[in-house]
Amino acid sequence: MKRVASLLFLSALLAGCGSSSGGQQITIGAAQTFELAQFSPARFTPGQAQDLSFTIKQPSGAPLTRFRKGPGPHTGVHVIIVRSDLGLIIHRHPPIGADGRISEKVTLPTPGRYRLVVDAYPAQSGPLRNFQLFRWLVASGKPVSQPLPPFRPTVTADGYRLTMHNLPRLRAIKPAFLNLTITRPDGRPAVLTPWFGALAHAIFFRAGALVYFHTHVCSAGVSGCTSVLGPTRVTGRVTRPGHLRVGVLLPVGGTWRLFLQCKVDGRVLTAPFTLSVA
Ligand SMILES: [Cu+2]
Repeated sequence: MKRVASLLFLSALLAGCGSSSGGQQITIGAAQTFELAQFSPARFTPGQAQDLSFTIKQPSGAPLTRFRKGPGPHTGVHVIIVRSDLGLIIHRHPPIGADGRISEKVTLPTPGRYRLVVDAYPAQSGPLRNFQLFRWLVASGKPVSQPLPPFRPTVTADGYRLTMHNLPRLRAIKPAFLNLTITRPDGRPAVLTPWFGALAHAIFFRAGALVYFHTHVCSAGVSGCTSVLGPTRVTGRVTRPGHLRVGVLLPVGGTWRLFLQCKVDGRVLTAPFTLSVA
């Protein structure tokens, strides 16, 4: 009997907005009914460039076609793919067709499971600024998985050195700032150029559950750079050439991997750091 009741409840939930089952009204917020649709490919071949393609289905059933535009990073659709062991990340802002189709050539380098995060910024008024949709991607073969390395204050990417000069006690929901320097291979401070609307992207994933959060460092005067978590907000900045103040704001404690990404001298650098959050 209990099982029948829960099945009825489930079918009412699945039926969506304001549907009724057995006289019971259940209303679900529209944000929960966006979903990925027309998705391909079903499976990836490691090391091979493939067309990742999908639409975002709205609660009405029609594909989402209008997205936020502007100079900051909070526009369009962000595609972030992370290997399940957090060993590597792919971050793109793909073009969006007039029909809402989103396509990007993607190479998953090794076999294994990857988490796809589609972070969408629809052009609509109201409190919904952006939302995320998730999907597992599989690259055929024996999965590659490496243990997460411990925190190291200096990470080298393409010969550039990224050094974290402070490590505050990080706590869930509490904003904090990491001071980093980026130096060129010759030791001079790196000059950051905007990439995907920001001078630096700090992409956070929690080990295991792969919870996601994202903050930015923007050029002076660029709007749409603040990350919001409930009532809390955080914005990073460049304090002087080669010096970054990166905002950290994470929803839950645990071991997190920060992928810091920025563009210097025409190349995109990705520097991962392991962080422990109480
Ligand atoms: Cu970003």
